[in-house]
Amino acid sequence: MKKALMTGITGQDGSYLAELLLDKGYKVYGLKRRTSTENIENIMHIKNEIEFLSGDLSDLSSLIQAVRASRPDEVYNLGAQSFVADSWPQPVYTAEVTGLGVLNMLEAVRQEQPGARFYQASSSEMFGKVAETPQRETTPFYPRSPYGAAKVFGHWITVNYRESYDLFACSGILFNHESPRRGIQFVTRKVTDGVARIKAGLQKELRLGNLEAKRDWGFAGDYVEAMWLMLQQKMPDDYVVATGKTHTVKNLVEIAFAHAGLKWEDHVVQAAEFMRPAEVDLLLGNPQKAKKKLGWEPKVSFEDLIKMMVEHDLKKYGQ
Ligand code: NAP
Ligand code: G4F
Repeated sequence: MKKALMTGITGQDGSYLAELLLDKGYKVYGLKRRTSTENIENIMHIKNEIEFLSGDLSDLSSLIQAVRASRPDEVYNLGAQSFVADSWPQPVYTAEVTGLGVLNMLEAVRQEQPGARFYQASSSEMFGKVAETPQRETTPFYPRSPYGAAKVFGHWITVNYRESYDLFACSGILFNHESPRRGIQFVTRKVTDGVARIKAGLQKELRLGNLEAKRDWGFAGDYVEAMWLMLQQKMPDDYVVATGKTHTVKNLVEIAFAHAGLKWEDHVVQAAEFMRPAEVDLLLGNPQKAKKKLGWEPKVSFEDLIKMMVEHDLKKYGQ
């Protein structure tokens, strides 16, 4: 039986990847931080099939212990302070967890289990103020947030450990991916949850920031397949994972409100507090390498993704 160790198991991607690995017959170990209140909503349905190990990406000793306890064939480093907007008020913390945390995890693998295959959750935020469109594996990075800068370090240290120590280490440069399990602060879920609350009469307005920003949005369930595929190849490599289509936040708002029979203009208010100090205006990925080498394809369209999320949230509020 193959064994996988995952950080970020309580998050959106961790929950979908754990499902995928369990389906494939893996023994799944999940690194979990101690929290004062339980936060395992995303993995409640599979919690008895996962072996949890206590640890934090900022604590190397906890990662070494987790690798020793699990002796994994594959390590998926999904843990991070992943909310871009919070990386300005918490830049040092973000650098420690999202940046240095990757190095800690690589060191734990190098010291304890150098034969394990390693996946790093890199991000299209690294492209930031984009140097070319669409963005591909060779597009230069120009991060626009402390989060983006931390992810650039995480990407390059992964490449460096592959080249220095011959680790089987891959960096997946994933564009935005969403689902009904997306954290409530991210714009897709904030909108679909807001639509459902408005429909249920719980609120009247939805306060948003920049409606003109463009993102290449896909479905998280599709994207975790690409992570797994990267670790099944003959050689380690880096891949862009994206749909190849981009939409504005305004498009997202239009689709979500219309699906619930609401007029977005009656409810959406632009609010300065949700504008960012530096914005990533446009992300559009070129997934040709992942399609050709991994045989990966996104299955869920943007429209179907937003409808899936609206329907989930409407149900949550009894609509
Ligand atoms: P998420 O839902 O925010 O989950 C983040 C996970 O990281 C949670 O399990 C969280 O645990 C854990 N974590 C936070 N701080 C930690 C720490 N100090 N030590 C150990 N674990 C910690 O994020 P996601 O959307 O699933 O994304 C997964 C990864 O992919 C992240 O690295 C993210 O930056 C990256 N990424 C995401 C996207 C996307 O569009 N979703 C795109 C590109 C890259 P708690 O539950 O305890 O907070
Ligand atoms: O949903 P977002 O917060 O995601 P963002 O910043 O693109 O980051 C996500 O995707 C990255 C991959 O590209 C990941 F690495 C990262 O971990 C995370 O998963 O914001 C998307 C866009 C931004 O341009 C933002 O300015 O939506 C705009 N926006 C407009 N109003 C808003 C809002 N974002 C949020 N969160 N809240 C708003 O009210």
